[in-house]
Amino acid sequence: MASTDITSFAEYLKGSRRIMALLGAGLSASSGLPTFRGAGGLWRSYDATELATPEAFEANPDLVWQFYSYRRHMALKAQPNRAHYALAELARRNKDFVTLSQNVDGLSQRANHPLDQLHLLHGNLFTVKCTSFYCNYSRANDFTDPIVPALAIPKNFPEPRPSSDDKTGEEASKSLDDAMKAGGERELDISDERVPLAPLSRDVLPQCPECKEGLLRPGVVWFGESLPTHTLDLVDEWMLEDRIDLMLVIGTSSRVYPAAGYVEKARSRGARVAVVNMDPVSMGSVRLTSSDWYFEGDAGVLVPEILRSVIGDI
Ligand code: BJW
Repeated sequence: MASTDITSFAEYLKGSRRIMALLGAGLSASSGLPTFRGAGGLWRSYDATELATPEAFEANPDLVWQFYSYRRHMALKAQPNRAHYALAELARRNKDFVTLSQNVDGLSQRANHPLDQLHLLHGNLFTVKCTSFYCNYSRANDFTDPIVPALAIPKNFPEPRPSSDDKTGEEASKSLDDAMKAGGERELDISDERVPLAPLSRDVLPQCPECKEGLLRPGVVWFGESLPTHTLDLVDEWMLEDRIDLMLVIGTSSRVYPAAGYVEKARSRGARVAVVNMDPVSMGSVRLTSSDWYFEGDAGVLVPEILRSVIGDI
């Protein structure tokens, strides 16, 4: 049975040098962004993970782009929360702390997390790349919103609602219903099924400026695609350098591989594991032992608290 004692964790943290963190969507839930497998994980009637495939893009590039345009917009409107800042501060204070983030929302970067200590396993919403087999075009840090006029999100759009008791980010999607009940002052947005989605022709979707033939796509890693090799190599190198003291597993269901596999890899290099999650049954493959810790609750609240002994108040 894992410990829930913050004091013993704080003591161990103070003596830890090589620390790794695996981050998931739950980290950004209290910034108001929906998780994948929580209540906010439906976009219109689609399971978000079903849209995150090359096959979905191939079949319906307009639908998938509308989903990602919405996600880009939401991520730009959201603000990093205290957990993002706390992790960035730990990274500044400890150069032997590396973070593997599955998140594509850019919030860790906006909290000034040192970039050389932040490894993006699943890419970034704000990178776009060409889908043509023959073209290597890619563009990073494209924060244009909308990315093309046809993908504009209507005005008066409900913004992410930060909340420390927002368990899964579902508040963001619920806000539409609330607005409607309160008199419908806000416009519906394209995440609501009551808004008809007009099919968009291929020529109004983002086009590759280089080969002028391929469509651009979001620079994220979809199911069945390989994770960025260079990133995986850097992580492997770091892991093999020495033993690891501590593995932090924050706001992830630990169901998606190879990301989830890093927890056991770190353990096999000596790490004790500390999990922060809203939901004890949503920890996928992670099996905790009596040497580990489990902190149940909102990452936005708990992460700054459990790191305080090293980073001070955030
Ligand atoms: C809170 C909270 C709060 C909520 N505070 N906590 C081994 C075994 C089985 C299958 C495989 C395997 N190896 C590979 C596979 C296949 C597949 C896979 O893993 N499938 C499983 C689902 C079964 N993996 C892949 O396909 C990967 N590619 C690959 O393996 O390629 C091999 C290859 C090699 C060479 C050539 C070609 C191929 C790619 C995986 C890509 C995943 N992509 C996505 C979409 C990214 C783009 C986008 O954002 O749209 O990544 S899917 C989605 O899941 C996204 C996430 O990063 C990822 C993980 O989700 P996450 O972050 O854990 O979110 P949730 O919603 O699941 O969980 C949130 C958690 O937070 C919950 O626990 C809540 O309780 C908690 N929470 N509020 C604290 N306030």
